[in-house]
Amino acid sequence: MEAVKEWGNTPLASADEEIFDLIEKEKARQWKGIELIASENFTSQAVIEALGSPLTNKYSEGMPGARYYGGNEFIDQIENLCRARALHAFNLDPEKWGVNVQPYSGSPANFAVYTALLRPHDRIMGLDLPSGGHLTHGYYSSGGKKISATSIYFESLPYKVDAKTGYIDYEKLEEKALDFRPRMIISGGSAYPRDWNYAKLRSVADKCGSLLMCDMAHISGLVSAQEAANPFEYCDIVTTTTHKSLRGPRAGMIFYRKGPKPAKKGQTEDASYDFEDKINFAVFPSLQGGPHNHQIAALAVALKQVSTPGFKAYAKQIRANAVALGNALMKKGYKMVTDGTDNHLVLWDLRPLGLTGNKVEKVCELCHITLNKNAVFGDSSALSPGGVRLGAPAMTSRGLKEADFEQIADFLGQAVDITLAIQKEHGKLLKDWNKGVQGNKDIASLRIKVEEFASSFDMPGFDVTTMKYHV
Ligand code: DSN
Repeated sequence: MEAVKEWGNTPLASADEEIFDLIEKEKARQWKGIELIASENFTSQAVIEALGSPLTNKYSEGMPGARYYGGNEFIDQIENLCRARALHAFNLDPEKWGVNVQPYSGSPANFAVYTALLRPHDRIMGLDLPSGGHLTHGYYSSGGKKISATSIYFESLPYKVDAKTGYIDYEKLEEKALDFRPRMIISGGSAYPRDWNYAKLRSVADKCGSLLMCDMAHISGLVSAQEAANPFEYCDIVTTTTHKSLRGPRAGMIFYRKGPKPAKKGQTEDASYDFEDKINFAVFPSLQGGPHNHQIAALAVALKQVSTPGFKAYAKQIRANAVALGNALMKKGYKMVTDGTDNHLVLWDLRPLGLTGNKVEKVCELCHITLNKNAVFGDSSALSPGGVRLGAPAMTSRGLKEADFEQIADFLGQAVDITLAIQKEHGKLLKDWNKGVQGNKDIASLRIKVEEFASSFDMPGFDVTTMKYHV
């Protein structure tokens, strides 16, 4: 009993040295590296404080005011504040839109929407994964293997980007949709560098009698700051994660239309949207248990930050930085899918260089530049994709501007040169190529330059002067 009592108030550093140590190492990794994963960000200290709070102790299944557990006086206030701030952050009228802030993250949020509004085997159409879409939008492999639960439980026919331009082919999408008659059309992607034509998608959805959903996870920060087209104008449902360009904690949200439906031409329509109860019921009890209250409080903190002029400037800078990065790489002769970007990411097609994304990802990681290999439309193998995805949100949170992203393009060019040189000397076969990576002096010297550069910028979220490790 004494031991348990002591354990209750012992700080992490002494309660669990192993985990403390690994967290400290991860902090040093984040601080000293260049973070280019398009879906990642550095959240604020205030968000981290709320995440690490005793709110994690509380069960609160149900909705504010109607819980299955007692003791939710303050939890109710927190969730209500979070919901109000979420609507405000996206400039939504609470009479016309509602929001559920309980999804644990983006994939559960999407599955809750499907559970709420579709029947098993209903038809759905989302952007294909190799075209830059997300797994949860109905992905199955080219061999027909059903990868995502969305393709296991629903009938999915993805739409694609045009092979030449890299842009979504909306005409083909319409033709396919008119044949397939999906119950739901899903917009949004994970590696699509261009903005979305929601008006066109709405018109296709109306012709097919489909619901229109947008998963704005990657771009929600840009949407909030009006730096991207507004999906709320045309969609019935909008989902998002909250830790990408929005800069909050890891969590998810579902926005749904409510109130009377707009009258259709030539007829008086008195029907109302019926999404609210269905979505709330799908999140709990159909799919989830107790909401993660520490996440919801942290999200409320982030949403307060999102509604400030500083955040608008931040979102603008993300786009300017992504454009600067893409332009600098193209100036060096590299190929970006769609020849640039409208948003926070660029998709680098490495195939003209005779390289795969895995090799460039590996060399960059050893140089302390973090990015991810990514499929580029037309790749023959999903295991060895032909591109890498680069995003600006995280390093923009550290205060980098356009000229800094040009410097990053320079580092990336050097990393690609190293990858090519290894390939020339050791061959393309991965096991031979890997031999050239071990102890490579060019990698070691680029890593020193990258770390010097990265550690000269601010680090939101934690104090670098008190870190255990600086290397
Ligand atoms: N895993 C995220 C991404 O990297 O795009 C999407 O959920």
